[in-house]
Amino acid sequence: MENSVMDDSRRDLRFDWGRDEILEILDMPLIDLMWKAQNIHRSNNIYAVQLASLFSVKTGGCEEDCSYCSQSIYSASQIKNHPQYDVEAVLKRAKVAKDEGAERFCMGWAWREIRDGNSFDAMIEMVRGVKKLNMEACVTAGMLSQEQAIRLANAGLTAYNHNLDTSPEFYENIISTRTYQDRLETLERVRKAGIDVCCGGIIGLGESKDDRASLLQVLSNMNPHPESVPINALVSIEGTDLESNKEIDSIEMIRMVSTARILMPKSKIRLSAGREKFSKEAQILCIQCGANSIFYGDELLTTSNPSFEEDRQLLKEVGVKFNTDFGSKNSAVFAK
Ligand code: SAM
Ligand code: DTB
Ligand code: SF4
Repeated sequence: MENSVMDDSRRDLRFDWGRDEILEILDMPLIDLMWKAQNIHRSNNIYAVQLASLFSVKTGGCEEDCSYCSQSIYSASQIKNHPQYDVEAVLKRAKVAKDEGAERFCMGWAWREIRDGNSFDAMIEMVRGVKKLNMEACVTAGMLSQEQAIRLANAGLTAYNHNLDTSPEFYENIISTRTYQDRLETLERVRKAGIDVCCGGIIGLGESKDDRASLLQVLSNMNPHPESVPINALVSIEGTDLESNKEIDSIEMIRMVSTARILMPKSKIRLSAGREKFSKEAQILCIQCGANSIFYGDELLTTSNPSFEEDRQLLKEVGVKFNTDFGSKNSAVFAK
């Protein structure tokens, strides 16, 4: 894009971050890293946290072999599979989430890829319904074709979540049934259709610091940056290959969030899975260093999350704004 027509707010963004400089940031003395991230956050965003509720529209029976996931047919996890909920039931849940203060409603399907037909038609209706509630709508349902992305865009989908999970180098230790390239191609289709990209990863899979830097390099070299970047801490679920992985130290999460904020100053950095294991103080530090969205509601997909009540209490204590006024992207109001 030529400078003369470049949106002012994008002028300072960089898309050429190198591996070594990212590693250097990830490894900074914590106190300096947090200061740098906080400064960048303050000069690019207001202190507001977006509340995104998650609902599992179709649970279990997925053909992929993601080794962290309880919903894979390859896992021995004792979860309750559930066929796709109908449109009405999903919209009821969205309304409850809205009444609790959520601004975004994220719908998840345990699919390897979206197939055309009744289920996809229903997904389109769900997106329309969520938008009618004046909420942002997000879908995560595996790979999708260009035509499907365009249909979702026409239905008003705000964002599509498709994570890279880890570095290109470590990826094949975690998933063998689809490639990193497959994921990148889905993300390109989402971008091309004009839908916001929600793309992040997981820490605690057994990856090295280099892998974390490498994942952050792929994300921060996307132009534009993903509009939202979920950072998940592995929830080690019984029956999955990663059930015995060591719990991630919250300091690692703070480092990851801070570095993501420095590299992608304007993206929404979402504190995602694993938040239940972090103390209030650790979560507060993440927010201070740039996390500006959380999954909000008692359940994620197959695991639990802090309650609506606990989270509202936490955010009030921190004094950040939440419950965005939908009139403008940047106008948040203090919760009453
Ligand atoms: N099936 C779709 C897909 O994988 O694209 C959508 C749902 S999938 C559960 C969405 C994301 O949740 C995964 O890509 C992964 O990053 C995250 N996730 C799944 N299980 C997790 C776990 N046990 N701990 C942390 N993150 C997890
Ligand atoms: C994302 O990055 N994390 C969410 C959402 N996108 C779909 C999913 C977390 C799942 C945690 C494990 C579970 O509940 O099964
Ligand atoms: Fe399937 Fe998604 Fe779970 Fe992978 S993460 S097994 S694609 S539901």
